[in-house]
Amino acid sequence: MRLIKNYINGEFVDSSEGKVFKKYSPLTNEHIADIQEASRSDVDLAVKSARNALSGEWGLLTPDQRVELLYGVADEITNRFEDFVEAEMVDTGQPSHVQRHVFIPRGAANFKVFADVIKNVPAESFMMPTPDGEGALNYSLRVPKGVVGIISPWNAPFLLMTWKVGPALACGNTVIVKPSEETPLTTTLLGEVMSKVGIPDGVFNVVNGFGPESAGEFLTTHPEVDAITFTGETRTGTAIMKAAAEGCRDVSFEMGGKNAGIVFADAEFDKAVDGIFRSAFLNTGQVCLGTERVYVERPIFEKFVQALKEKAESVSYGHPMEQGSNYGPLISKEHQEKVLSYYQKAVDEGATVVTGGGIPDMPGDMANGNWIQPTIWTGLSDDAAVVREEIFGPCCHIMPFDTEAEVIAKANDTEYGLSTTVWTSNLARAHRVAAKIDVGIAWVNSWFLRDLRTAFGGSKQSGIGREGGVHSLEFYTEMRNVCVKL
Ligand code: NAD
Ligand code: 6OD
Repeated sequence: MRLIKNYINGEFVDSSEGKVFKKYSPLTNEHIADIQEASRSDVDLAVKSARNALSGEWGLLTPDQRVELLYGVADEITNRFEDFVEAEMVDTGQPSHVQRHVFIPRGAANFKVFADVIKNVPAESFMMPTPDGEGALNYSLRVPKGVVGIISPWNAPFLLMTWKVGPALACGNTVIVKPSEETPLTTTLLGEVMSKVGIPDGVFNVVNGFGPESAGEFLTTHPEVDAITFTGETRTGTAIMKAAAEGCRDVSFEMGGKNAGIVFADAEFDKAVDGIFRSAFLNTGQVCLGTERVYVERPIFEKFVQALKEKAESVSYGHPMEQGSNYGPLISKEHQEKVLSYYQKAVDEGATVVTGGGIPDMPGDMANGNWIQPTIWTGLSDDAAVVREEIFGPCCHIMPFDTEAEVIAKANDTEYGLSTTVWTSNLARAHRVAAKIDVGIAWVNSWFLRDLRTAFGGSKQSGIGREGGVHSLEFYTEMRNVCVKL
């Protein structure tokens, strides 16, 4: 049985209270690992180690030396690529090609890109006249925020965790990561990488556990944590923001979404179908940027619904290592029950179930896993629960529309504002619509196409702040002005 420990001050350690919780395989619900749950005093030790590291060897490094170390982290992730792929597959049950081509390479890139960002940060400076005629020089310094608490979710564990650790370390901070209780493996492996490449002790720490009354709460309420960056549900973000209010600590939040996909009749049809198929069903629908509301211009509505149905029915369920399998289970029984409850709600509210709506027949042990069918509905009104609430499963509702103004209003009729994907071959319309949808990220004729130099985040209840490229410096550094009288 795998035993997952906490990583504190450069060492893998057991829970000081001897608490252990179980990890189950999403494929079969078999018990596959035991995880040491960090106690309040373990979290306290991690925070103290991170605080001490700020004024130790780490704090004395020049930016160039930090950059070299972070390149080393990226290279070592690449050296251990297969270990990371395996760990992420075990934790999430998702197909190996997604890990190989998207999630694990992005983990390495998150260190390289932010190392490059800090190599090239300009400082601002202003000459200022003074009454004595000698003047003064103002210039800015960017200093690390300090000890950063990182709380991450289970849906793309390595990508989302390193998306925070990379810029935090590049900017000279120290971190304590609390990965999701569902997916601790790749964060643990990252501890091994940090030790191997010589990141000083205490710079990177991992505490395992749950949210309330566990490691998540112990970390976010700890007064010595200077800032908290969080990815997860909006409801959890609300609780963390209350914790961060004590001591007026800074937060950066990436949260839920109910994203709209918009397909105009002039779109390249096959590309639009493929794009919406990916955005609705990749990672079994467990992508925050995914599309759960699809609006299709009326002349192509029936044809589009039919084409998406055929693609949804062509997925190959199976073990992530199995040749040809391209569709995994949901993360947990609890999440499967939640998604199935929405499948039932859709029926109760009068939806036409175009395809799916239940659990597929799986062979052998996999019959006990968290499998679920990709599901498409039509026929509901704007106020139906499955059209309004984030489900975070492989499902979407498709509705016809007649005018550009109408579809913009429908896309914006939500408390969320994370992303949208718009499909059209009319360039003027593409720019117009992208500018009018109230989201952090608008994709045109694409989806989840990421340039890590760009601002990433959500509007409305989907987030607070932006990360990515130089925007990450806003959160991970403090800007200090130095004024020198000449
Ligand atoms: P979650 O909010 O349940 O959990 C996220 C993390 O928060 C976990 O590590 C959890 O243990 C921790 N946590 C829970 N309660 C806490 C508390 N009171 N104090 C401190 N920590 C606490 O989210 P999830 O179910 O893991 O992930 C799915 C959600 O994440 C979806 O809503 C999805 O949209 C969102 N998400 C958003 C983005 C984005 O970039 N906007 C990316 C991925 C996922
Ligand atoms: O690409 C990213 O940087 C990012 N944060 C993706 C989020 C995916 C959500 O599931």
